[in-house]
Amino acid sequence: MREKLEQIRAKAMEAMEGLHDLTQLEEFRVKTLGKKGELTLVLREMGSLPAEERPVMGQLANEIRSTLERELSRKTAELKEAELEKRLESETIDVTIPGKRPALGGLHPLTIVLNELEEIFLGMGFDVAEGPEVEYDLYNFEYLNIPQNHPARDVQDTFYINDNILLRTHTSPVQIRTMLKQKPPVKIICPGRVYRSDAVDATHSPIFHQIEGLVVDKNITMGDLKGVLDVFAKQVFGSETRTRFRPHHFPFTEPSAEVDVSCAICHGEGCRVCSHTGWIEILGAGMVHPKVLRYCGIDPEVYSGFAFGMGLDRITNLKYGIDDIRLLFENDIRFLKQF
Ligand code: 2NM
Repeated sequence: MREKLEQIRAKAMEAMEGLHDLTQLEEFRVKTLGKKGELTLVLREMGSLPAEERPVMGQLANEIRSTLERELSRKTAELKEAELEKRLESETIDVTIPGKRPALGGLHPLTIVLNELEEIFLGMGFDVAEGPEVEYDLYNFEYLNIPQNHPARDVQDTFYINDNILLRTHTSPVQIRTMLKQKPPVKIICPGRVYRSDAVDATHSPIFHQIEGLVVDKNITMGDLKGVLDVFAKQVFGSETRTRFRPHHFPFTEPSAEVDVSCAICHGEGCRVCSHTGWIEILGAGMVHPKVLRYCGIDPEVYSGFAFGMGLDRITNLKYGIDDIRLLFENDIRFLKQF
């Protein structure tokens, strides 16, 4: 029996060395020291020993049990400590690791171009004025000398809210509002969203964007208009750019002109972008009609002014080579990401 007991001790001590986690350790405890463990099984055989050997074997068995239990608890503590160490190490926060960069949004191409155009006009001394998108018919048409029977007032083309109120079809009513409340000198640009009941295609959207400009003071001439638009065109499309005025008609200006810039793609040679003309139409402009000034309480015998208007969407598409205005309104992230 002594031999058996010593064998159990030796085997157990050796086996314990190879145990590396707490579950294994517990399994080992049950197998060796448990109720049906090896040590217990050997002790059951005590009955068959001569009486004088029993106390000796009992003592040896107890000694082995306590040795093994001590070893087991030392080993348990050791493994617990190691597991804690490991956990602490894996959970440690390294504050020196660079942070994850959050995905930032970007500016819409219209906003990029709007900011650029605003900077150009601010640089020439203009203020930026804004106004409501839901307007009075009075400011959108009447004060602009657009008479009741004018095609621009067709219910087919304008979103009317009621007889007197509509979605503005240009930002000119902001200029009317400014002239009504501020006496000259006036020098503003009015950017904003405008609405026309158009069928949607590559060049038309019922919602689009305009920038209009207005200068009113004593002795303002067509020369001032040409100078401002020339500087503007050179800054937007490059210093080689030239402008060209063609006679036109608007109810709110007299005289009126359509303004072309020389094509920045082919420098006048003719290409697809300028329909082989060398010129691209980007603006309407003119001297503010005396009737418009008078409606706004400004004496046209004392003051004169020029005004111009352009489509922000079209200029944005020209600058970036975008061929369909709808892309500006669909908010497809694959499109927007490119700017
Ligand atoms: C254009 C073309 C020409 C214009 C005129 C006025 C106002 F209020 F002063 F009469 N605002 N905007 C104007 C003139 C707009 O857009 C193509």
